[in-house]
Amino acid sequence: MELLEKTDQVHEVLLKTFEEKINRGDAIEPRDRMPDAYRKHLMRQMSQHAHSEVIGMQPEGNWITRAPSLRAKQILLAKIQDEGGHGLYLYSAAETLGITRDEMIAQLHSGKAKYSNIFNYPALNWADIGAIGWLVDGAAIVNQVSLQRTSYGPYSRAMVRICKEESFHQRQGYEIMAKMMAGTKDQNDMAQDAMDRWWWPSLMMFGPHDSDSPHTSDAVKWKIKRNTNDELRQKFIDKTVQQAEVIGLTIPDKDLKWNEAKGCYDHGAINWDEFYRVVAGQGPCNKQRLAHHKKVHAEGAWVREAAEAYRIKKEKQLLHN
Ligand code: FAQ
Repeated sequence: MELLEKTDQVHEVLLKTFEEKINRGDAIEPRDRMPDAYRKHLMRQMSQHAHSEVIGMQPEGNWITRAPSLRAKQILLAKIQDEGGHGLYLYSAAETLGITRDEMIAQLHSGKAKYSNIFNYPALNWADIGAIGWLVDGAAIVNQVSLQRTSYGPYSRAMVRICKEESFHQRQGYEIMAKMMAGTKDQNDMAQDAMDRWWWPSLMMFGPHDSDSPHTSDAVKWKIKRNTNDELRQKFIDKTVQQAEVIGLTIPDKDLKWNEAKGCYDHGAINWDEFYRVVAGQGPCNKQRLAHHKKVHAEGAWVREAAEAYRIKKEKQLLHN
């Protein structure tokens, strides 16, 4: 009994020290003590974030061979390569929490770990590549700029670098849309059609409304999230509406209206049934995305084995020198 009380007291002191650190705005580093729930939240969020970056390469990768010019192809290749790199920083940062890359991949393959809803939609034509860069990367940046100040050191440092690259991605997407809007009637229609299909799923990327988000309250308390889902979604809407207007695109929301009193746009209802369906595996491309990841992961086994053999050889050489 006495031992149990002592354990509780130690636990309370550790939690208090952790929360004081968070409240001072200090970063939490891998060797610092942290509550289990904080560690688990980060493992879930960071691994999902990493999986999103990697799965997100698929819809765009589909268009590399069909880019309309060499310039467009080079830019798209560089962008997709960046997304793979982002996945790698994030997997490495998540590993500092005590989970291995293999465990994270196994969770993705079993369906235990999620990835962003948005990558379960198809990229049907070149305008979709514009919409992904402009809207999807645009939404990702709004979230990630905020995450640069997240409380976990390795995550926040990864975000600083990722944000620099994402802003280039967003501009390449906007450039594609602007060019199509300055083109023929058919090109204008293609751009508007892509906008119509990607707008609502992009708004869903920020997650459910705050009132329906089970993880937000702890995440805000621990400064993992520096803004709530709704705050970030609003920021994205406010900046994107103006960008759409400049190039002549219409936001597919008849309820979108400037609210003078609040100083931001009011928007229509989001179809949360669609969101939960897609996240649960019933989106248009879920099966295809996961099957492709499993296939290339299995095909890449020899690369991982060769890298591991090289590492062991180098370690042995170091021991003998
Ligand atoms: N998709 O209580 P919350 C990119 C789930 S990177 C799927 O609000 P939380 C770059 C959530 O997991 C895009 N599931 O949860 C790129 C939870 O379920 P669980 C990825 C979602 O974690 C561009 C449940 O709903 N970015 O695009 C989504 O506090 C182009 C309740 O939700 C990040 O991951 C969703 N959208 O907040 C790459 C940013 N939203 O796990 C290639 C980091 C929510 O309990 C091409 N992540 N859920 O079963 C975050 O900021 C947060 O995790 C949120 C969700 C905001 C996504």
